[in-house]
Amino acid sequence: MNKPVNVSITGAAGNIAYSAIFRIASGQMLGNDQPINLKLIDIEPAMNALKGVKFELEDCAFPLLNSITVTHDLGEGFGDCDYALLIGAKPRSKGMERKDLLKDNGKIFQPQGKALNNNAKSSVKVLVVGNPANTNALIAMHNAPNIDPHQFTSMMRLDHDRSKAQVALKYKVQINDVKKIIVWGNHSNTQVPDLSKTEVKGEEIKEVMNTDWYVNEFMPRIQKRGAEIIEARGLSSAASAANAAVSHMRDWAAGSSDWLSIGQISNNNTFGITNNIMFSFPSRCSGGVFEIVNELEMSDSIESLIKKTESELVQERDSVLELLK
Ligand code: NAX
Repeated sequence: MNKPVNVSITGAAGNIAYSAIFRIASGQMLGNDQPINLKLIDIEPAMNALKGVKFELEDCAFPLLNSITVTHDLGEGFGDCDYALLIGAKPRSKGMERKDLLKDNGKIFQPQGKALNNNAKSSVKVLVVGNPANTNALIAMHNAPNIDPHQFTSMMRLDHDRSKAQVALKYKVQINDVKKIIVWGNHSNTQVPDLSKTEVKGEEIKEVMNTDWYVNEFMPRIQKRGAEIIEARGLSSAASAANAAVSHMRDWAAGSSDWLSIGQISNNNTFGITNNIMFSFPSRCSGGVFEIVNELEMSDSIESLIKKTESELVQERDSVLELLK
């Protein structure tokens, strides 16, 4: 057995966390030989609900779960943190503008960045799920100058897995037959799911990019899948988002033979995307480190779509400049 690692989760009394926490505690994120200290963070009014989550965790008698901390104190919650899943965020209320949501949530991610900087291990791996995830991750990263910017990521894995599943359905193949999915840009409806490099059973399917299915079915379905789920379920996606968060961290820690879509700092990319935004690039992951798949050529049609998602992220960043200190 390894020494226990510290996994901190914000928004721990919320819906996504409720699906993620039990899977993490059972070993599905870090493996069956990795004991875990869970540090569950939420705001003060949620402490009672969080105590209930702690009781349920105890009742599962997970062999890998070494300790459980329930707290609203960020210093305690991020103490010696190895893995941080920043899920908690304020939902968009009726009539609220996107820029107001950005400002309100930015005010959550600024203190969390500072607390990670001051309390977490310098090797901490951070995943931001709370929306607007890319720009929240940028804010947290800027407020943690002692942590390598590449250790901050934003979650695009749900969009990536949604794309993979739709391709598997279309081609009537198994999920593992589909490789090299890319989702570029922002976790919003400007994101660019790109199948120009995708392989099904080892064969490229780039010709699908010119079809009605890609333009009028696949692309809008992926971009608006969140809304489709709310419409059907009356609630936003939680279990699939939790699954994506667990998969993102698992593959970051243990590596993956397939490409992944990871929201990451754009500095020094070879695609001409502006610096200093959290942008999703195709990535390879091994040995606890990811790197952009830089050697790709973009088609003109994809490039113009990527410009739109890039420009949205620049606008988001510029609306929260005062939080990027
Ligand atoms: P819930 O509203 O169920 O839970 C949010 C939790 O965060 C609540 O318990 C709340 O008390 C807590 N919280 C609020 N402020 C906090 C703070 N300052 N510190 C710690 N905790 C705080 O939302 P849920 O369905 O769990 O969704 C969480 C976030 O994930 C939302 O922002 C949502 O938009 C976002 N999503 C992101 C996705 C992605 O792919 N990046 C997909 C799924 C999801 O939409």
